[in-house]
Amino acid sequence: MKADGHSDLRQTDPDVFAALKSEEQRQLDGLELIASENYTSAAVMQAVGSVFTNKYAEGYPGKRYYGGCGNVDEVERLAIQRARDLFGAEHANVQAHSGSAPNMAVYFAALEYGDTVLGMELAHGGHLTHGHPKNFSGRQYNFAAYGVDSVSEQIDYDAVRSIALKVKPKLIVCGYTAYPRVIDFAAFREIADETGALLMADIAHIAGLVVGGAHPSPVPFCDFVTTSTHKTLRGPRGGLVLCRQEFARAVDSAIFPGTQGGPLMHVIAGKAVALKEAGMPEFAGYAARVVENARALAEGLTEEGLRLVSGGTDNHLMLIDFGPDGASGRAMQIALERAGITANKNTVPRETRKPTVTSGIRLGTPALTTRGFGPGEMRRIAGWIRRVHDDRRNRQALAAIRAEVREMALKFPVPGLQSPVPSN
Ligand code: DSN
Repeated sequence: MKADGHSDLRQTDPDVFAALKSEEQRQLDGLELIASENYTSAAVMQAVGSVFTNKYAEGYPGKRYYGGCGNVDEVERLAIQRARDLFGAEHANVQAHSGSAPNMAVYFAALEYGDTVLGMELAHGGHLTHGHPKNFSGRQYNFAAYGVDSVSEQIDYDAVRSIALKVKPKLIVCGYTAYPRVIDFAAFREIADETGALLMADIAHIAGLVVGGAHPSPVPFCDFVTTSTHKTLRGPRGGLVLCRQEFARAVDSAIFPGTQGGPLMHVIAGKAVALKEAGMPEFAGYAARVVENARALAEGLTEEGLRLVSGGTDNHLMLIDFGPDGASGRAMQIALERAGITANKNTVPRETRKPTVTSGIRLGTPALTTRGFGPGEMRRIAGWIRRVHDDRRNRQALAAIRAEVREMALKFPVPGLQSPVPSN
């Protein structure tokens, strides 16, 4: 194999190889502003693209159903210990295949089918697994919803308390996919205690900010904390469950054999590496810069005359609301992509359009911060977004912005692409 690490793939499957090269180019010369995306380190990618993918290891370290598990046991033990240390959690399960799997496991561990759960209105920022009617969560459990206040567009904890007292949930879910403000986990704990509910925080979006000290931790307040590992945490695609010791057996059994079979040991190896990286002092600097960049982008967009839900951001993301008569999120997503800026359409509070159209765009800074972008670049990006908005039907104008975007993007390395993993 040659030093680019791709030679076997090029020969075996030129079609997949071509798509891979094209994706590398897209990631290098465009601006990634999807709030839930990031770039893993080359070390994480090396672990994920390794022979650990060949190994079956149903069960847990020291208690497997297959032979030959000594090395994967070592890797999974490292991942578990690092997760516990990093978050200060009593128990960690690192086997969840994705971001939705940890939530399924917690519901499986804590609830019976039909039990009442209180989560955030999906159009206001809840995840699909927080009760979407077509998702397993909405089909198997009785979800009630709280939303954001209609004026502040932030969570009104008194309103959450009133709803909780009324619906008496067995579990309250907090933590969101599109909420730009700090979450008061202590307030949720009080509400849970007052109403006799268990409390789960889904910190998929903010996990990296939590370990980096840029957002308060839910761990002291929650019975369960779930997260994907690939957003601000900057690991491979996958999930993680943290819980109090009293729920450890129930959670482990809900993951395996409850909802999954063999764990993805190559991904668990990648999680172990990412958790080690997130425990290094530099990671706190990264988390702080993500928030600083988000603030700069939000200020820039506001100065450009665009309206942000709740007026700004405290974390890594923001939502532009174009209003019911303004540009649709879908049209803006397409126009931004033509200009080399990747973002996603998103519902906004008081949404009037379908979820496939929407009136909003969600933007986040974790990926560009990993590449080394700073507040100066964020302000320039805000200007481009305004120009894309104004010229969204003008292909020539979008192509001109695309050229400017490419020029800036290529000045910033993408981990793993500028210095490919050497083969040996
Ligand atoms: N769809 C995911 C996101 O982008 O936030 C949910 O985790």
